[in-house]
Amino acid sequence: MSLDMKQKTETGISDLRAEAGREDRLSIRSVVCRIVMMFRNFWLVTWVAVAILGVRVNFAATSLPAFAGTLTGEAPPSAEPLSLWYRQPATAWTSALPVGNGKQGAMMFGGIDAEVLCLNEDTLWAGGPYTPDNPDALAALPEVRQLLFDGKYREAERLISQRMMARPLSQLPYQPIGDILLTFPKVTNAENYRRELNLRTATASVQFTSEDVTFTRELFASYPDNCLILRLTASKPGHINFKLSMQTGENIVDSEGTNDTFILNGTNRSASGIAGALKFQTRAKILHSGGTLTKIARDITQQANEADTGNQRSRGFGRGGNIINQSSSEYSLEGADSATILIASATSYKRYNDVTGDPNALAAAIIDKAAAKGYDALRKDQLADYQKLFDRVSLDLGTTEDARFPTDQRIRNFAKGNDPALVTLYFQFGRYLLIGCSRPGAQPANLQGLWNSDTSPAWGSKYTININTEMNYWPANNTNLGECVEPLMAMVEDLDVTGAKTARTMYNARGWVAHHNTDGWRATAPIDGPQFGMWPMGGAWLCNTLWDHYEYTQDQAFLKRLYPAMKGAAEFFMDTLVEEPKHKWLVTNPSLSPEVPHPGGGSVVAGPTMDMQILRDLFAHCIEAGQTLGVDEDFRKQLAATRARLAPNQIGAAGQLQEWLEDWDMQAPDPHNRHVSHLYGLYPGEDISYAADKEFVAAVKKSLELRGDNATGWGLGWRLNLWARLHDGPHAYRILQNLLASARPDPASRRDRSGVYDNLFDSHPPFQIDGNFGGTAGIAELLLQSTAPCVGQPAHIELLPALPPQWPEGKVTGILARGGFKVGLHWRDGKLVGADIRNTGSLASVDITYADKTVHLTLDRGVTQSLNAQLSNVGGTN
Ligand code: FUC
Repeated sequence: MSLDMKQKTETGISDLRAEAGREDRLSIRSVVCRIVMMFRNFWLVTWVAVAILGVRVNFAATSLPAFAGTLTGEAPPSAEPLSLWYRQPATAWTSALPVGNGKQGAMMFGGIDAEVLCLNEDTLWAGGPYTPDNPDALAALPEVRQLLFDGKYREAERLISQRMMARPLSQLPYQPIGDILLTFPKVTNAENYRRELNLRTATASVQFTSEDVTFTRELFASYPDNCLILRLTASKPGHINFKLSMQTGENIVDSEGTNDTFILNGTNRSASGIAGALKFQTRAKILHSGGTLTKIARDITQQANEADTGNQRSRGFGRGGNIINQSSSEYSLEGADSATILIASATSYKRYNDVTGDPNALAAAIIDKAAAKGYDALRKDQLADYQKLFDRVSLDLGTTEDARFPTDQRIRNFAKGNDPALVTLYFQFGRYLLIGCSRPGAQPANLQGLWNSDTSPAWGSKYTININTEMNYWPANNTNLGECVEPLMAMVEDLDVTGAKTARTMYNARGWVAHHNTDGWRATAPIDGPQFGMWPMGGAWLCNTLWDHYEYTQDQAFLKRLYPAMKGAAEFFMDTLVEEPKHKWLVTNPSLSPEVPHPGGGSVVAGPTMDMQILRDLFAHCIEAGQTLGVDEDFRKQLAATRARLAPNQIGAAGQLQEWLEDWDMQAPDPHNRHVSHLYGLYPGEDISYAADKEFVAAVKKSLELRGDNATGWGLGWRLNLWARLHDGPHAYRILQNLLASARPDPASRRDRSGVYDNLFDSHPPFQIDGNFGGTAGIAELLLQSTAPCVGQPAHIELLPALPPQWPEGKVTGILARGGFKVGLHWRDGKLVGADIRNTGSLASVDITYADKTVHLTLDRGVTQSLNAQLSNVGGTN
């Protein structure tokens, strides 16, 4: 869309943004509303809207008008190879650059005469504490089960819809805090413009020269000091001039501030009939050397914002469909030499059931402490904290000429060129994002990690736990970011409580259950519609994801913390598994193979393959944990007996791994569905072993081929890991090419594609962060695979199991293997040159495989053993 900068008034960025949104959406909004009225089903509406109109849902939310002046010169490539960089400002949110400290996040556009920082604080969700469990469900359960065993799928789905779904039917969306807006004096020409995200320093920056003055703007997020720090400098004194204000889609209570500190107090929105219960505050303290800072009261009519963002009553997608409130104060800095703006947001959210926090006190404490500390100390601590995590892993897949180009161009060239360094950048960007959105004390990474600018984001930017949240944590262990798992553990501890209520109320069962989604309020009942929500496995899968962390670290304290949640998850199934009539297997009922319709009608069934695989893993983990911790002997026996009666994996007539109890796969209405749930057993699960279960592995391969290579972003992320587990480097590389394809709209359909946006964010479409994390995990999985030790068996590490031919030479250090090992690898001409294996855990014993050879190593804790290409010892160090 073309927007004329001449329209722009000094504070008019928001008008233009709203305008931009309206232009794209007016025609679709009425259609969307009609569908809403017809189906009253948010999930379906979202899916249809995203599938058909994907590009507009996200794109329209936040944009910055293109620079109206001229861009001249050609900035040199960034000196740091681990940088995303561009020669023009971002105009769309999906080109802007993210920074985050786990809790506070910002997207920086890097404009020339205006800057927009879209802010997030991870506890700002719509609504407030609520309990969605449906007490009618229990009475309906026996009939639903019988209908499913009788093959009356439509009737079962109808009854579930009437009696078993959550109230409200949707969970509540994650909210953006709002935007800090900076406007600068008008510039007609910018020379040598470069915008960059340096992954080594976790800093987003902009630099350009105008009328012989070089301007630099740098933004980073500090975890130790819990704030965002924006620094503005110029090559000549007295040239820092800006006006600062804010806008938000939430409700503004006041925005008066003090002499040098912008303060906005607000409240969150209601959604799905749940009243907003949160207060929040954003503070921006402007420190400057030289110049004059003035506070200006603005004559702004604030618009009441009682629009219910939630689902059935959604007024359109994206902020453009909603009201944007402007702050009533603006700060003007004139003639300064430099400025540092300290930004922090806080909310009254203390826990999913406690909203009594004091955002004013919290934000004030953060900003006062940061101001007293000063820029240099803030920077030093941020770098030390970040680099401690980020620098643990290095990857070198080689560099070619393509690496000289700006990132947006490299993305577009990737499929036809040879740019292994873009894969390295993408891999490290995934690690950067995880550090940026999941740190101890913060909320876990949601569908957009931490970064969301929409008040009605796609799928509520929630925690979808039938794949997406789990995928977010796949790279946490193998790429050596174990600390980032902590928020997921904390969330599961909450779900253990809220899910216990759901288990009691809806199933009269012990333990706890979470269905396919949760939100900031830790809701656990089935939502959206039976065909998506009636899946009781979300909590169990999360437990298996956390178990993986234990397998990598062998951390006994973590195991003790995790065990009660695992046990509770298993207890739920001990009480709810039922015997299916044909084989007398024990199965889940009702359930589904996530979101995939079957030929019997709808998707709800009894005993889909994935459920059985998740449960075999969960029960095995509980048995092993109970043994290790020396507890619950009787329960372990019961688990073992039940586990033996679960429906087994089955191979269908086409040689595929059956997705359901029946051999339906070849008649299924959506054979190329993005979900590959029944393949969970091979990855990320442990139910099917590549080494030991050759027949099932072949069946997985067949199923994967039948599903095809095209999918949404996360669907590609999953396929990448599966092809890696299948030891097929060339096929995995083809998937990686799809994952790294440009998401820019297809010219014919004008829809975004799956792949990556210009800022390397994964495109479902729209933006969803899971694909980034699946991709990062998958790249590591191509180079190293491992299995944990289990009774009588040592841990096992396989070196270069699926090396793509496109990376003949390379080196990786610091990646982790299950059992507590850190690994470095070096290869040339596609063959191993050497490996370093370090024992970082308590285990001493490991089998190492490369190609056809396996050796056994015994290593003391803290010892590194170096191996050559023949896996012979060539030295060790303490
Ligand atoms: C699941 C997927 C969709 C989307 C949504 C957030 O339900 O089926 O593709 O990723 O989660």
